[in-house]
Amino acid sequence: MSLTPSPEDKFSFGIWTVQYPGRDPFGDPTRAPMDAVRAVQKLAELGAYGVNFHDDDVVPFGSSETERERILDGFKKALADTGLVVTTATTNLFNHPVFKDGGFTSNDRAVRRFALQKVMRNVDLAAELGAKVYVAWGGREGAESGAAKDVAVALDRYKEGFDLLGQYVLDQGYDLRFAIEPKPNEPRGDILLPTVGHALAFIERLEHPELVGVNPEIGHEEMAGLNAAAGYAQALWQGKLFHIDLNGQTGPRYDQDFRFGAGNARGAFWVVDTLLASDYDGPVHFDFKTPRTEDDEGVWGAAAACMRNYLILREKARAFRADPEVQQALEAARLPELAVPTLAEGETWRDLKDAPLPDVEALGARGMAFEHLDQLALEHLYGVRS
Ligand code: GLT
Ligand code: MN
Ligand code: MN
Repeated sequence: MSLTPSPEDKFSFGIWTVQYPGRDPFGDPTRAPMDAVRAVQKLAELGAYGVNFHDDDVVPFGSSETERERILDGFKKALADTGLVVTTATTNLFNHPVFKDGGFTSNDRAVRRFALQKVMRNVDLAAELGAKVYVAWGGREGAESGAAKDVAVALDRYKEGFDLLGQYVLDQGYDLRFAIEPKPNEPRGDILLPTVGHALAFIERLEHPELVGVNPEIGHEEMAGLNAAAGYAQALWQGKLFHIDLNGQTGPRYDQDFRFGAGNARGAFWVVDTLLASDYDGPVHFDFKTPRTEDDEGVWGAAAACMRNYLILREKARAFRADPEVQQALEAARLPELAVPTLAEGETWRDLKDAPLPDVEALGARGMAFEHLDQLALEHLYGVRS
């Protein structure tokens, strides 16, 4: 098995992932600041294909116009020199104190207007650099207490924000779609659109639902106690998996953002299996944070490990699906039968209502043989079958 990343693998990273200096609520940074140019160069050396960035990852918040131009020239040169593609971009609507109550849904109208201005400006840059997806992570769109946020009204404002942005990309003629990234909590006590399901339902209420999909992050779904692979699968079923944030998490607790494959390895296996079975052909994007125990070398080791772990799990998922014993186990577990519609061709509820009842006791006694199927998956994952 080749564990060397290649451009066909479409591995991409948020620039902020490797820039993360190890600051946490209890301690100062343990690593030096890193500019976007170095991030691009090092990621290219590791075999990445693309990058994703927040406006402020590249151009520090508050830079002058001339400073912005100078920095962007350097960034574009690094992209050209390395051949890295900008797959995705996003806006930082969470760091500056102005966003303490969110961007699109801040109770403060002036902040909402500024947030949309900030997004539109970076959407222009994203389009110029060829990004096809614009991620919207509403980390601060939420509250810590009940009366602080009227959720229904805040959703009206959230919708207003996406409607405006949808109109903006249409009017500008940009080939860009938005991907909402759900998260249940952190940094807010509760965040709006906390899960993939909430986001999918919200999208249907927008003026241009076709322009908006989701960017599920494994860790965020697991923070909510959910099965990430199932969330990816439903987003795919609804034609809404526009982007993916792969990383690792160990159950419902703070957002660990481990390198992909660490944390819940079994969950990661099923996410890869779900993606392989799908028509998803966007970037295979990692959103991780190297723990603050690590130095600069540790950061690049963790970034390389995200890609390596994906390739390992891809190999294992393929071997699982190709294993003849697994095929038999799938048959025994009646997976092919699940694909057969419940009604026969031409049948209606009338036919079904009058049809003879089955032998319910016999059906109830019949085992589903799922444990054997799952044991085979585990044995592939544990490395005793290949
Ligand atoms: C932030 C967050 C991520 C989001 C990023 C996009 S930024 O680091 O933890 O999950 O994907 O804004
Ligand atoms: Mn996260
Ligand atoms: Mn993310």
